[in-house]
Amino acid sequence: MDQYSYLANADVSAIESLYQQFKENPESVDESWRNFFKGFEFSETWKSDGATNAVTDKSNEHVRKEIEVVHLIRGIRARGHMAAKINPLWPERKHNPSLDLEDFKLSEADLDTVFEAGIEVLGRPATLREINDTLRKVYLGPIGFEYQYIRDRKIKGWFRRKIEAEYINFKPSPEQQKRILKKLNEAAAFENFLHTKYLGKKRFSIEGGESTIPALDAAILKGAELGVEEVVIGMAHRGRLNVLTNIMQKPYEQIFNEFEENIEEEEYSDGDVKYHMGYTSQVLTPAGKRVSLKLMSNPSHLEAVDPVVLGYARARADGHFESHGRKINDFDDIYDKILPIIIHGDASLAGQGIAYEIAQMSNLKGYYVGGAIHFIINNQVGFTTDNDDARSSLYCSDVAKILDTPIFHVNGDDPEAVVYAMQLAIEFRQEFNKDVFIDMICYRKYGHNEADEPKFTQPAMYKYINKHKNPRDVYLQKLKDQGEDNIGLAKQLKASFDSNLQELLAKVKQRQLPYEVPKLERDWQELRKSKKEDFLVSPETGIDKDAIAIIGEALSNIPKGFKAIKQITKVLAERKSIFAGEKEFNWAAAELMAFGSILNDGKWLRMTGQDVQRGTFSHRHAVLHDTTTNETYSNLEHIKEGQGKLELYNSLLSEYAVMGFEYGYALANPNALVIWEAQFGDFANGAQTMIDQFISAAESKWKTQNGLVLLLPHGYEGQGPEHSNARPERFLQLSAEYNMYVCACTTPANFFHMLRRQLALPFRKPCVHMSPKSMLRHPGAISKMEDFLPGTKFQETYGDDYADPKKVKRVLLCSGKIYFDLLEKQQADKRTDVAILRVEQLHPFPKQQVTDLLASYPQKVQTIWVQEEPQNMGAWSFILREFPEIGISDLIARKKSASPATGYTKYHQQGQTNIINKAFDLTNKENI
Ligand SMILES: Cc1ncc(C[n+]2csc(CCOP(=O)(O)OP(=O)(O)O)c2C)c(N)n1
Repeated sequence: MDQYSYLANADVSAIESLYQQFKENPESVDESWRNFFKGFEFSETWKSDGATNAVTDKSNEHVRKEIEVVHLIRGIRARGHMAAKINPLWPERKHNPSLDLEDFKLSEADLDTVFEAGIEVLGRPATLREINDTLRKVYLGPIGFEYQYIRDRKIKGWFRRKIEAEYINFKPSPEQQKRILKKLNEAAAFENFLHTKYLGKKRFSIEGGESTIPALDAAILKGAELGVEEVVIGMAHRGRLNVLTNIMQKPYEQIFNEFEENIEEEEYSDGDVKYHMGYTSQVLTPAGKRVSLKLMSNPSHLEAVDPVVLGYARARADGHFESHGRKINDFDDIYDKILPIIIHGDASLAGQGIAYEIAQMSNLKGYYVGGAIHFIINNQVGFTTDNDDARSSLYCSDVAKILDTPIFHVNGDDPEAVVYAMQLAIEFRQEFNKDVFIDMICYRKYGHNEADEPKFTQPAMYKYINKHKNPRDVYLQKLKDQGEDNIGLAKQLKASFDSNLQELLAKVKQRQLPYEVPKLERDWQELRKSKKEDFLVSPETGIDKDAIAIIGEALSNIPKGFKAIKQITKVLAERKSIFAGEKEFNWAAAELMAFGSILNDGKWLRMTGQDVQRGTFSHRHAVLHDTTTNETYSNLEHIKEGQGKLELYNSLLSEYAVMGFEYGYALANPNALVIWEAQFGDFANGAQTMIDQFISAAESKWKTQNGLVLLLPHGYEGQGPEHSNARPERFLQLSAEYNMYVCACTTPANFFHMLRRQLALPFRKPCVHMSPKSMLRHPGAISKMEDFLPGTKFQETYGDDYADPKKVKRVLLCSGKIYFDLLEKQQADKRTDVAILRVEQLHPFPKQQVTDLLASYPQKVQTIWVQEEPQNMGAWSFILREFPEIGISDLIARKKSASPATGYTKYHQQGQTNIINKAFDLTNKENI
């Protein structure tokens, strides 16, 4: 009865206009409307005859009721979830969904009347009783289905058929029931054991939400049945230890060791609390399918792991991908192999903006993963905060609605319903490759952690919880009520768990499958941990002339018939002369050559960020647009057959999620150069969690390496407080134990080598680069062809060939763009008594190289650090703190400031001139 759906929506004027249309041409309206209007006209004719008025009134009334039954159907479908029995604690919901017969001007007296509208639900005319009962069974049971807002009729229809025709008859087989019970039992027994053995220790127990375990088990089983080969899971603290053991198969004794803290201290490895640790394993399903499982390590920062899971999943899917297809949905079979599951808390999903960012990513071609399963352990409280204070939306999952995707609210005390919801979610994801959300409403048996007293803040709730049976016992009771004989089995399982844990531990160990290393993980095995010595000099990363010629050819040409705008024709001509050796390399040419060379080596390049295809400052032009068709052409994709895969996407306007996604991508694939570029470096602070919790600390916490590159445009050019400073001081404060590179290249060739070094090293390190803006076009920021050739490598420092060592009285040490301002003054005033040294890599600080350079000057020379950032920013405090022994006596910089830069060009210019003048004024000691 789809045809009636618009009747319920339509307003009177719409029906009126449809009627006019019918009068003009009956065939032009839908059949149902045609019949409706025919009936209406028929009754109108009868009206004129007084004798038949009674009949007419009757049929009019029936038509009215037909319409109301349609309204009822739509009402239950749309608002049934508001009355569904989804809350194990408060069966009475507080919403008024207005779904009583009276709300539709129907009554009990109509229950046995047959309505045409029954076709819509049961495929035939049916009594109101049948219609009503059927719908209430589907929509007001233990699952509240939300999907009526979905605008794609195909998806909506599919989903409706599934639940109205299939869910209504859902009955798990005895085998399934046993499996559910077994999983619940494992979940409950594990927590019980920890509770007794490690009383009061934080474990963020899953109790109250045990159905998570059969749900995840069902996801793996159903997923494997539908083609999933790998499952990537991200989750926070709640229930994590349980997932690690009972889903990931992490041996119990490893967990116990972590409780006992039987862990050896290691250099450069501080470790993390046990409920943040990741794990990798493989399981065999009863149907004989091997599935790889990965639980991401994650920090305490809730939801931060979400985009990391997605980026990882994307890289794993790309790993199966051999050609250069770019359209989404063309290769869904590949995405079907990798299933990302993100487990949320109710308060964090509702409150953390990153949830919205990842939702917006989900169908963009740069971030598409074929849909993620979102599973919410909704224990109806966040730490001590009630729902009423935690969100304005009705449900914590409302963000999902922007995706036109279904949401299942399911009662956590009904594991069969939870398992059904998960199975249907998987089916939906494999069918439509869209995200889908399961909101499992449960409770938290203890406080936020086991040492917390929840009655301080939720006394009433905990009165219920303390009396409430756990989901396993609820399920047992249900099975018993159904006459099933599973109680014995449950008792037996629990007894064996309690009495002989040691035996069980051994069994679990045996159960672990020997690990078959998947494709991209093999690439990681070729790498090793870094050593101190690795940072003394950089590896050679030059390329030969033939490679430059091949790549240069691709970068300088466009296909016949492709019409580029005039400026691009010029850009291409310039590239041609650079790559032919007629002109020196500018920044763009060096960058493209680095990218091209990586692709030419068969490795992958993935770069995203806002407007990266053209480049914020219009230097890159890595993707060209045809002036008439707007078709795109990327030169980098046309270097040679069998080259590496290129992914170059303009990102959505997000920093946090996008940087996280790229971090996840780089985590999965060590042979891809993965780059995130900020529009202006300052905007990276929107992703500070990714920088603090993942990029700088992950290797120390989780022993995971990552080669992600951040390009952060930085430099004082009078563009105001938010377009000047990428905050190098913050990265330098985070720098220790060789955790990441922090660089500020001043030559195109050095930038080329810095990028290539990322994949040339036998290990992976994040690299943060203070990138140029005006320097992109600075006439001095150029490099010769020979600086790219074999034997060349990244230069941690540059010395000064102009100053005369014998005459030098002052050495200026600097980093980044200010070098060119200093150079200009030095050259203009012919100051051979002042040397300028450049530190191109700030961390790991090239102490030896700097010391060697300083050694060529007289001992008494003044050594001054010069920076354009205010004194309380930039590299100064890092240099002063970390390397006092290199003898830098003083600083020339802008005055200490609250804001990074002035908003006035005039004052900016004054400040800059001041710094430069002071740097060369050997008499001036003030404010140095
Ligand atoms: C970004 C962030 N803010 C605050 C916290 C502190 N914190 C830890 S758990 C928690 C409550 C989370 O509630 P919910 O998401 O419902 O998960 P639950 O603990 O109830 O499972 C808070 C506020 C955090 N870990 N991360």
